[in-house]
Amino acid sequence: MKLGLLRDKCRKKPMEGVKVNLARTTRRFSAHTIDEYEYIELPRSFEMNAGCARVSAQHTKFPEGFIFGVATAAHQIEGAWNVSGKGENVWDRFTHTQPEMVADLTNGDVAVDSYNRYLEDVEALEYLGVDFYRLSLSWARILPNGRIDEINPDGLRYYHALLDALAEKNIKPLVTLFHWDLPQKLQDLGGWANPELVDYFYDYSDLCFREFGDKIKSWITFNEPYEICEDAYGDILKAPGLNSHGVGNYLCSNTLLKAHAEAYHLYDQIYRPKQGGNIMISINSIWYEPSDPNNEEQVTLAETANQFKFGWFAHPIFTEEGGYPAQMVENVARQSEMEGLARSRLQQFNDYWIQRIKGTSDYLGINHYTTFLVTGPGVDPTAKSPSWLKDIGAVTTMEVGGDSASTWLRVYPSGFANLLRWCKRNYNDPIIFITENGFSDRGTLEDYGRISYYNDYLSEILNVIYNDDVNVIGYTAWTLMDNFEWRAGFSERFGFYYVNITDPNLPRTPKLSVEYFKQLIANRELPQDDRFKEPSLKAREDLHVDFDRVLNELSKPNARELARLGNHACPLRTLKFRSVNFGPFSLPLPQDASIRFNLGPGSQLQILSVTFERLRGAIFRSAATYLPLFKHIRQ
Ligand code: PNW
Repeated sequence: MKLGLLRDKCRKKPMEGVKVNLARTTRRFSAHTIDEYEYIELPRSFEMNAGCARVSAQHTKFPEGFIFGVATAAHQIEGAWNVSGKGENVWDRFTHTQPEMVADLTNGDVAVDSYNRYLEDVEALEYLGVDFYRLSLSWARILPNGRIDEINPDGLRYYHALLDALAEKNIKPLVTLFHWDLPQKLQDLGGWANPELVDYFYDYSDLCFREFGDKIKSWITFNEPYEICEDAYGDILKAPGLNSHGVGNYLCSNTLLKAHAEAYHLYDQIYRPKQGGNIMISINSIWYEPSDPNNEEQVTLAETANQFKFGWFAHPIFTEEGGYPAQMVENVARQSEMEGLARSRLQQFNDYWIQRIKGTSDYLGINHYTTFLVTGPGVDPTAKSPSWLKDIGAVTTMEVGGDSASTWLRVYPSGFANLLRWCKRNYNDPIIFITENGFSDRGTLEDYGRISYYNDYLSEILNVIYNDDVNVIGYTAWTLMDNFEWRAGFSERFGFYYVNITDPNLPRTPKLSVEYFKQLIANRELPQDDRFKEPSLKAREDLHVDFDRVLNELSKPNARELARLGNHACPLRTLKFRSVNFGPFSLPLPQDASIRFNLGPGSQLQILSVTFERLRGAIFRSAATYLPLFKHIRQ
């Protein structure tokens, strides 16, 4: 039985006798057609629910006017932490007083020394051919103690020099005012938990708009408010690591959203009329999906999780209604009551602030990397009490998609498309600007994993632009060069350029992805050249899987047993085979490969990923990438 599963014409009309769960299949596959692999043979009554394949994208060409850039952040690249008048910031304090908090004991003292090597970095940007460069200003470099009463002229000089160098190459700056490096003096006053910070941020923004506004036409107020409030105030994952879970995080969001709104209005009323630029906020998303899309409870909980994560900051700014999402307000109030508190730990804004915050972003800036799955109701085993995570009331898992070097980053491109469609629906079809997206490995020049990630995620952007009319106008890759990846130090590398940090000259060496991204920008089209494909993959295209046999085996007791064990280890009912043979499956895969299946209800089978042990540590691939291996699927 043959089924042209991924052909448009067949997608809507499966061949008779073959039961395909189209809702699920098209959801997963919507991004791609498999032109080269026309037919996938499936046994009768087999429901397939696999990852999507990187073969040939459905769309490859970006629309007219779509722009590309790369991003960095001051503290991650500049170094020069205490020279030329820069004040101490929270990351300086955090890494100096608790060096063990960083995986490889590195810090931002020198980082990749971009303070001194910025001209070299501008050349790298020029080589890539980017339309714009997203950078952030170091508040403490400009205002050493955070306050406007002491301005550091050298700080202003540095940013002017950088902006001039960019202008000379015709690279437009997209500038973030706050990318996590709060002046320590302001942290001493309570940081974002202190409502007075609204005024300090106003003064700082005012100075930046006035000083740099002729050179900067695109601004971002805050980078990733969730990470600021939850990771740094609610947890210990980012500096200052207050670990005030369920309390400090919500105090932070109140201040931060007001500070954002005030900076927006200032720009809008005073500076925009003369300078004519735009201003937005960049919100990070972990996109939550139900582990089983047919499970109503999981679907509802995933929606709640998305409101808690993305909606926490997007709802007050981008909806008609304004304020925090109703579900969030309700959940935290209920939990607070159960904790015996007189008021909710999350205070809803009053009418004045609801109105003041609404509509304060020209574009919806999205940072996106990954997707998690929701498996059911309850308290996540990792949740503290009280906490944001406990307030959600859902159990989640990262057992989805392919690996990266970061535990939190799973490669799952279709989640990106779902997030973008969700944003279109929830926020009244906003203009969307992707302000970050990227992939980590341990540092390799032949970074096929990164190329594959960009290819697959960008392909999803094209799909939602053309198929769903989602208004995405720009894309920013994270990041120009390997840099100080916060608590991961240099152990996780996101850069296009490799930086050897053991060499005092900190040389930047282009990885293969530089050529990929350069070609993409030059042609405004996803490169499909062979040279960007992992060589060992090309050689293995004759692999096949005996699905019939797999299904057969699945019904046998030992397979059930294995599934149960898999269940125990990972709630997704994922079977992990990392050994030489594949248990009852006897798959003719090479000996160094492992394959992960998701056994859904009714024997639905999802190929999550195939991993080659030999490549682990260097290259990580998603299911998406490996599906072409199953070219000749036999009955
Ligand atoms: C972003 N998540 O952080 C930051 O803006 C960058 O400074 C950072 O280097 C980059 O992404 C890579 O980590 C994130 O859990 C932190 O989804 C966490 C998540 C996403 C982005």
